[in-house]
Amino acid sequence: MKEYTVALAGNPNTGKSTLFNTLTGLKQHTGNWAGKTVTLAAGYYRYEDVQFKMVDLPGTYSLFSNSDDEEVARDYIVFEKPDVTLLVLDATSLERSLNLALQVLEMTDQVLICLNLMDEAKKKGLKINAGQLSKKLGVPVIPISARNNEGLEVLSDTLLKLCSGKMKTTPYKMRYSEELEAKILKLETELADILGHEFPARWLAIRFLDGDEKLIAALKNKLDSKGKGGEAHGSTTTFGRSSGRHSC
Ligand SMILES: Nc1nc2c(ncn2[C@@H]2O[C@H](COP(=O)(O)OP(=O)(O)OP(=O)(O)O)[C@@H](O)[C@H]2O)c(=O)[nH]1
Ligand SMILES: [Mg+2]
Repeated sequence: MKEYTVALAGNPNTGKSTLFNTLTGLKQHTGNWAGKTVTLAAGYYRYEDVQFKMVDLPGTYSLFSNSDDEEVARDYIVFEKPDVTLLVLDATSLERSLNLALQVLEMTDQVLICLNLMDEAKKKGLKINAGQLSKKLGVPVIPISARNNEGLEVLSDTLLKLCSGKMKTTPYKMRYSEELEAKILKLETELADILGHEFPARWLAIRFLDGDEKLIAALKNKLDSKGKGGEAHGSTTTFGRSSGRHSC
């Protein structure tokens, strides 16, 4: 059976583990306080004729090198290259989530955004135009309520289309000042010459220009371990299989 890997990323407390649990039938720790998921957990569920491997990343506000959590989440997205990064945003506080969303869109094209806690958003009288947001960001945006099992069929369907290449994205990329863009382009070209297209050269160039030493070390570590034929990363701790809870 064809298997696709999907990484769940997002701010703390946006319902990533709740979504993970609902889809896989596992029981990752959830609760109403930040920072519960500290290690990577993987679980599986089937949809149509494929199996999704879901990886529950720690919640972070950014993906620089400010903490172990940020490094774990960032390294997974960039170096492990899941088929899709599923960004779980809190529909009740979108402005806070969009910063992270823009960072992820710089790292990979394979992004699906879900707006979770739509039940709460509705209660608060918030109206979000998911179609318009999707147009602006260049990736699909699906409203869901993970706790109430709402929107998950559309979510799975869109995941499948993205993973199988039936749906293409055109992620919004931040543009910087002309001077900075010239430097990014120069470094990006040099990096692409050295590394090929395996890693996101533009994003690496931006991070390098920002002086992200820890990222440079992580990349070196990844390249060294590849040279030795080993896997650089993979602190996956929890595994389980399920045919999925929602009606697919
Ligand atoms: N009302 C509502 N609450 C939800 C929904 N999804 C999750 N929650 C609640 O939001 C809180 C946080 O959920 P978690 O799944 O632990 O969040 P998380 O993103 O994994 O958090 P971290 O691991 O800290 O990053 C819990 O109290 C959940 O029950 C939803 O769709 N609606
Ligand atoms: Mg969690």
